Order: sequence, then structure tokens, then C-alpha cells
Amino acid sequence: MRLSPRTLAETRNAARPAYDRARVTPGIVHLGLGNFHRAHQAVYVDDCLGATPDWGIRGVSLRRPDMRDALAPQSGLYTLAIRDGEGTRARIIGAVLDVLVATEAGGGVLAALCDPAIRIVSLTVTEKGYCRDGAGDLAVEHPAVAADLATPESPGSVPGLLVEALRRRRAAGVAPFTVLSCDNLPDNGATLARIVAQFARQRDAGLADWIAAEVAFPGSMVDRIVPATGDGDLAEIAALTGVEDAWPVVTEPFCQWVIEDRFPAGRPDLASAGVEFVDDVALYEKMKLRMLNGAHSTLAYLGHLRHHETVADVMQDAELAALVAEVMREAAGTLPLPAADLAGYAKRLQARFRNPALHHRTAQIAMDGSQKLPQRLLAPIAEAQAAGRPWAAMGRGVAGWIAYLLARDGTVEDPLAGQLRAAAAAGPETILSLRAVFGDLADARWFTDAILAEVARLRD
Ligand code: CS2
Repeated sequence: MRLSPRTLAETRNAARPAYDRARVTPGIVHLGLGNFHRAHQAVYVDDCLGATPDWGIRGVSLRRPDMRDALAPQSGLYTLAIRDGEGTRARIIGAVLDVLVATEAGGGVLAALCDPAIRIVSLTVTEKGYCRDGAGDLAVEHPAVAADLATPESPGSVPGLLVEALRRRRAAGVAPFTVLSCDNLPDNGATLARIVAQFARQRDAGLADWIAAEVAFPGSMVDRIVPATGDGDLAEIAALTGVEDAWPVVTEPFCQWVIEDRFPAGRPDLASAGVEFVDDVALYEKMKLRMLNGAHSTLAYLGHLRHHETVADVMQDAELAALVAEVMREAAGTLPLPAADLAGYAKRLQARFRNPALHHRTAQIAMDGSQKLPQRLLAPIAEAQAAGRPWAAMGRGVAGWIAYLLARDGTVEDPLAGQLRAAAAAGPETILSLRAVFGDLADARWFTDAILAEVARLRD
């Protein structure tokens, strides 16, 4: 029996939407409908739909149709399984109304984005979706950006889609939506605003000025560990709930969302669902990116080299668990926050990493290293060095990435895969000279000498 509105009443051991789903209408388009969105933002929105049913979500898959194909027969319903050492709690989420596929002709994504009922466009498109160059500006030679600048009315890239949708809304006299980045980037709102502005300026200066004046891009910090769904999860969740879900999502109990409160077109009452609204999210973002994600990347590369399959496995390796704690300590040293608070935060992060019920693969975190290292490890290393503070553990994370690239001959999942393959063939010095990843650190001997020594040690 497949999960659907018809079978919903027959699900067992799972909380069901507490609102009348027939009354829900779309208010949000979400770009990048992956597991993370489904276990995070969609859950907060689900909590709001009883009071305000006009904030349902239309999901967009930017590349593949597989999520749409899984969720369409279920009318968007899916199971969220929250797991820790104590067991599994299941909940059926109804906030996603349908899924559109951006690559399909007539896929309806632009029409959805232009619907006046849509007041928020949120994004989880991963670091590479922002099409940034090494300096954080729009990469105009990026193939997807170049293609969209050539044919801007049928866009496929994130900046291309947002700018064309905003242009059409402006032309039709429809107020713009708020653009809410939910990716793990520093200053994610400001970064997206800059990239959209730069893309718009390439098309039409008047449009760029209008976007700068009228469109809000609040920043946000998002946090929940959400592994890829495994085959075993499908069977286990079906056994628990009594209905089959083609793509359930498994996650941890912890969940956090901090957002800058700039929503001129309105927003659901997310505070009632536990969202923290602040004036400036930058420090929260930095803390999470450096302490959680920096430690995550470090344990992913070094753990993978030691053949540990999951994060929980790495945390059983005393040497690596100690390194993870040290990365967090060093990262904390770069943050202007009370040391005791950061020590408590680090303790809670390590407990989350030890969650034995999450099968969070080191290989999943290892992906897209060229996009992740700068904000997770390289920026805090540069700041630590300038302040005369230690950074050796974070340096081991960087060396781990290089050793990982060398061990795989540069054959990795990464938008810079071609460059990484060529650099790996030439050796670690060449990898360290990639300015697109290392920026000015590529020229800093204090940095490159230490990392090269660590890479040699790791390879031994
Ligand atoms: C992870 C993140 O895959 C990765 O790069 O570090 O997805 C991490 O699990 C989340 O940011 C936690 O909020």
C-alpha cells in the first residue's frame, strides 16, 4: 500500500498533518527539493499550515526528475523519520504540494515563480548552485550562466531563473517575492543578492536597480543532519508505518533555523514553529560553518582514508574523535563569542556526530570539497594565523582533502573535477596552487609548507 492522501488515514506509528490539506494553497516555491529541505524548512512550514494554509510549498528539482517521480504518486506526501539511539519517530509531512522539474520543457517553473500567490522563493541548491567565482562574484564564464545570458528567457541556472522570474513579475506589475537562501554559505543572503544583481546587470541595468531596491534577500543559518536515504530505510519505514513511501527522509532530533527578519511580502509565523528571528545572522552562520561543517569535512576526508563508512564510525576512532574536538576548539578560537558557550556547543555537536542511528556516510560529506573548504576551513585558518592562534587541526582537514584527492587520482564528485584531476596528477603542490579554492593562501608559504608536510605525513 503506497502512501497517498487516500491511504493517509491508515498509516500507523506516524504523526499525520494536523491540518486540512485540501485547504492548503501555495505561497512558497523552493528551488532544490532534496532531503535537506524536506527534513528542515518543509517541517517548519508544515507546523504553520494549520494557522495559515496559504503557505504551501511547490518544490523544484533543478536537474533530475527522480524526486518528482517518487512524490507525484503520493501527492507530495512523505515520511520524516527522526532517529537516535532510543528509536525512530515518524511523521508524515504534507507541506510539499507538488514538484516541478526545471529541465523539462513546459515544466512550469517560471510560471510558478511568477504566480502572485508566491511570496517567498527559498533555496537549497548547495554551494555550487550559486555559480560563484573564487572571489564570490558571479562566474560569468560558468557554462550554465553563459548559456542563460545567451538565452535569458529560458534559464536553467539559479541566478538565471531568479532574474527572469523577477523581470517578468516587474513587467506584469506583480510585487517581487522574498528570496531566502538556506545553503551553507557565509553571508548566504548577501551572496545571493550580489550574484542575482550581477546577473541582472548583464541583462538590464534598470532591472538590476529595481531588484536592488525592491527585493529582500534575508540571510539564514540552517542546521540539521540529513543523510541520503538508504534502501534499508525504505523497508524499515514501511514496516513501521504500514505504508510504502518511495522516498522517505531520515534525520536526527536536532533542528535549528535562524533567519534575518526581512520579508516585505509576508511570511508564515515560523517563530511559532521554533525559528529564531534575528537582525544579523552572520555570527550564527560562521559558528555553524566552522565548528560543525569544518569538523564534518575534516572527519569525512580523514575518516574516508581510514575506511570508516559513517560519521558515527569515525567518532568511534579515538584519534579522529580527538581531532574533531580539536578542530572545533580551534574554530571556536576564531569566533567573538563566550568560550563557555562555544565549548557547550562543541559538546552537543560531538554528541550529534555520535548518533548511532544515522547512517551518515563520509563519502556524502566528502563531495564538492572545492566549494566547501573555503568557508569551513580556509577562512578560519587565515584568521587564526593572523591572530597568532593555533590552526594545526584545521590544517589536517585541508591536508586530508588533498590526500583524499591524491588517493583517488582526483576522480571525485566536484564541480571542479576536471581541474582537480589534472592537479592531482601533477602533485600536492599543484593542488595547493588552485586559486579558485585557496585564494591568497595559495601564495602563503606558512600555509603551503605546513599543509605539504602534513600531506606527506598522511600519505606515509
Ligand atoms: C555536511 C552538511 O554534507 C555536508 O557537507 O557537512 O550537510 C551538514 O550535515 C549540515 O550542514 C548539518 O546542518
